[in-house]
Amino acid sequence: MAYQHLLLELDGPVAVLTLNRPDLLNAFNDVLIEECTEAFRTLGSAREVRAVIVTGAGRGFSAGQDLEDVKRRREAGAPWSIAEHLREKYNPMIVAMRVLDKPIIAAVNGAAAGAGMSFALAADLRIASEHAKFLQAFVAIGLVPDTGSSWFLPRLVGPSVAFDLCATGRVVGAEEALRIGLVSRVVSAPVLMTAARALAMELARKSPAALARIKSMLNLSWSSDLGDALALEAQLQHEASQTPEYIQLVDEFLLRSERKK
Ligand code: T3D
Repeated sequence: MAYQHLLLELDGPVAVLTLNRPDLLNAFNDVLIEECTEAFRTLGSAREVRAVIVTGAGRGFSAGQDLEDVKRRREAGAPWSIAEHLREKYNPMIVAMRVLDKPIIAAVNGAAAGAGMSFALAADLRIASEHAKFLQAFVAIGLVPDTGSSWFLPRLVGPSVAFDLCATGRVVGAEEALRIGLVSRVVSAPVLMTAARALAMELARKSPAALARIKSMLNLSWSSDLGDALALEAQLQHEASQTPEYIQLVDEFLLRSERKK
């Protein structure tokens, strides 16, 4: 499918989505948000796709909401509600990412600011280049975190660091991002996409049903108590153990062990 501001590349079992407004550091306008939502939904039913990478064209990952667009709307005098904009545009995109039953890797190549940072946080894991920088840019323009940041951030880095980042809006570089758990790997810029693709291929070789269940159980773990989590583990483990893959993979493991003797 051809998009206006989003590039979609299919590379075997890996789909690469590239936010493509490089002159504006891939700031989100409505078209880009809608295209992302549509792409995540479409990839959900693409059986051949087993892992998704999101990244940014040029030197930025995403600078969040396109502020020029906001200004244009204000100057046009059209009725405008940020709440409605979030409910109708950004929120469905974040939900589409979380319900997609395939892993999403954010390959963060540069600045991830405001809703651009939220977008990276909504991925299942983040791999950053040394040029990545993260900022909760909202407070600098008198706004509060949105697009999921208030939910993802404390869960990833703890409430105290989350408050620090939201309240100061300070820039977090790649090394700090690794240290505080915002990203799980940092690589040099020239190899970012190679590393992201290798990771995506590694995930694509795993059981898709197992990965879908892992994503679903981790989604739910954030809002469940221990009792609920234990019950869900038992249920999903039962379902996983009923698949032919489980029997085959156990048999293969035992065969390999036997050969080593
Ligand atoms: O409407 C709603 O629904 C509300 C939703 C809000 C969600 C949000 O995301 S609010 C937060 C919006 N984002 C920001 O406030 C970030 C603003 N940008 C920055 O702070 C910096 O640009 C960065 C830290 C991201 C990167 O800094 P740097 O020095 O690497 O680049 P730069 O020179 O500032 O930006 C390069 C160009 O991109 C520049 O344009 P130019 O001079 O080359 O023509 C700059 O104006 C443009 N740009 C950067 N961010 C945005 C943007 N243009 C429009 N919107 C942006 N968000």
